[in-house]
Amino acid sequence: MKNQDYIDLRSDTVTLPTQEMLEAIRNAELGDDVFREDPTVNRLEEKAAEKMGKEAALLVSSGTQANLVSLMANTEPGELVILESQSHIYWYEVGGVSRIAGLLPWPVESLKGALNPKDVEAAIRPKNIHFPKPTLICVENTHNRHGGTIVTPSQINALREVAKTHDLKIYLDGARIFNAAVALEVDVKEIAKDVDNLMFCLSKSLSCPVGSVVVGTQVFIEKARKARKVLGGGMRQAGIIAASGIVALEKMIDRLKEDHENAKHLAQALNEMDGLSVDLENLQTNILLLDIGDLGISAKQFISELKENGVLALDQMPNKIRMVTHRGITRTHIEETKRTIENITQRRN
Ligand code: TLP
Repeated sequence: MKNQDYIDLRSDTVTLPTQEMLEAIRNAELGDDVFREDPTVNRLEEKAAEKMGKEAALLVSSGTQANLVSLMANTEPGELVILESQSHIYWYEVGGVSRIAGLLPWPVESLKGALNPKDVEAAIRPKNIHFPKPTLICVENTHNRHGGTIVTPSQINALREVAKTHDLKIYLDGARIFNAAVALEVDVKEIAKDVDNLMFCLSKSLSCPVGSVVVGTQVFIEKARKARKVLGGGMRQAGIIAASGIVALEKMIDRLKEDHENAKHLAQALNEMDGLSVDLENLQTNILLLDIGDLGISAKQFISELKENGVLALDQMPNKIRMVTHRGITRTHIEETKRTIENITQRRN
């Protein structure tokens, strides 16, 4: 079976570019972006800054690079960064936060991804010769490992108070910020307004083949540009990437609602099957965490049976499966997935 024949629920990163994106890539006006002469990159960066209500933006190669560049531009090596204990930066970025940015990550637990200001405050230790200087709070929205949960603008605003009191900056890993905005039915600026700077990904549910964008003040973006160069991320005719990003910002945001509805539909059906459960309250966007705890098989076994039956998913914990809806998943795929999973559970129960 070829990969495109599977119902691929592993991630929204698997989305392929639209025809319109491919056309835009073919027709993009190009230049050398290290000289800042690529008009298409410049156009995407202006558009992204305007959309987020910030001064400037920078196209980078990936979400991981966006986070690393932002950590480097927000801090000095040896400082302390407070982040959520299940955050992508802490879990999935090969330790770049300490290995490359030279920071001490200080994980703080949360209920569903939204840091409690009191817990953040408790993590900020007083000035003392022994302690590294805390300079940054990182927020993730939507929160990947918690299952695409949303951190609301008021929860971010509550952190702003703590940050102000202790002279810390707030950075948002907004890889899926548009999923949060669409689910909350708010302008994305509302989510961005209380953070100093942020990134969002073009290559996830917005369907671009590659790219993420870092957004913030002019001064911050200049630092980020330098950090990107250190990491070898200065690209040349990067307009071929930016061209699809422009289409994404113009055309791909509103449709995310469909992905959320598909995730909900699948979740409700799975939650009714014997041996399975989904925390429906937690299912706020396009990431579904399926608990197979009562089924008597491991998550690894479960996903391999799924694969044999044409469905791809990821195991997140020994008893949890992650399924992500996206533009490549239709309602028909959802119905097929329901049937496949029902057959697996019936064989087990
Ligand atoms: N997440 C990927 C995997 O790395 C787990 C996925 O499939 O969900 N921040 C957040 C919140 C992310 O979810 C991701 C990607 C990144 C950053 C990194 O983006 P990339 O993969 O472009 O480096």
